[in-house]
Amino acid sequence: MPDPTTLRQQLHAARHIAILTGAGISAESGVPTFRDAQTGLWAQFNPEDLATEAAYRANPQRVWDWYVYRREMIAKVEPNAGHRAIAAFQQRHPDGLTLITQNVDGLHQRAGSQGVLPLHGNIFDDRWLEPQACTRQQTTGEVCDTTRAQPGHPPRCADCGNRVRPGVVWFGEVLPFAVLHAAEQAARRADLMLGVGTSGVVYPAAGLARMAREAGAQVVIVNTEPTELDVVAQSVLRGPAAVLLSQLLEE
Ligand code: BJW
Repeated sequence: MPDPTTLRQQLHAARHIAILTGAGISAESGVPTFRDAQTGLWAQFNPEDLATEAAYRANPQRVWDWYVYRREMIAKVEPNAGHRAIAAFQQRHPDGLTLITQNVDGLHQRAGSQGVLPLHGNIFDDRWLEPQACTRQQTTGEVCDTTRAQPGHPPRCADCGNRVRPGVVWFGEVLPFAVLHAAEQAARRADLMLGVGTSGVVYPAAGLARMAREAGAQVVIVNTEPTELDVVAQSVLRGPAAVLLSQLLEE
């Protein structure tokens, strides 16, 4: 276990820090992770039945209702001390930190973090399954507005019949180009990268820690359990993110 005082000094001395967060940072707010053995979503549900476009096309109601259930659950929780510690650090060092998250829950933004790079989208966003099939777009160049979709499981466009889907990145889908590009730039520029509450198994997100290390950054992992990224890191801190981030990022 590295000396937390030394790590804190290194954090405060760094010119640019990139933080990559995963589901573990929201666990203490009550949002389930994906891969924790007993409590993770993938312990209960099969990702191939719910988090792919093929699953949505095969059973739109099941997939839509699963996202409605998660939206309702996330809407009831609050950011925790880990989210708040990052937001407070960013306020004190506005140009010194880029926050990259795999989380779709919006809790970093609700804690006050600015310029968050959400690699996997936002669960509360709606978008069309097939924007290119919108008949209005074909005639006027503008896609129908999802807020005017007819309620349903999933909601549908009254004009073109398009189905609404959640604005998240499913397996096999490309990440939003500009967000990923900005995250890669931050990883290459960082002199310190913190990987917090992520198992480090999902790519290209997990590759950002390797990218940072190869570009010369010090990599620090904060997690309750061993992760795939521990081998990339110079320091691994074992424990809950809310506690460790509060200690590491405090003035
Ligand atoms: C705590 C804690 C506490 C608990 N404190 N810690 C290269 C190699 C292999 C495979 C691939 C590859 N490149 C691409 C792939 C395929 C795939 C992939 O990575 N598969 C692997 C799983 C094998 N990747 C993709 O498909 C991506 N797309 C892509 O690559 O496109 C390329 C392409 C090119 C050309 C054509 C088409 C495509 C997209 C990935 C999308 C991921 N989507 C999800 C679902 C989002 C929507 C939703 O929420 O429903 O994103 S999957 C899920 O995993 C979610 C998460 O963001 C992501 C990462 O999970 P995370 O955050 O790490 O959570 P967990 O649960 O895994 O870990 C939690 C951790 O917290 C644990 O370590 C705990 O110990 C810890 N913890 N409590 C601190 N209190």
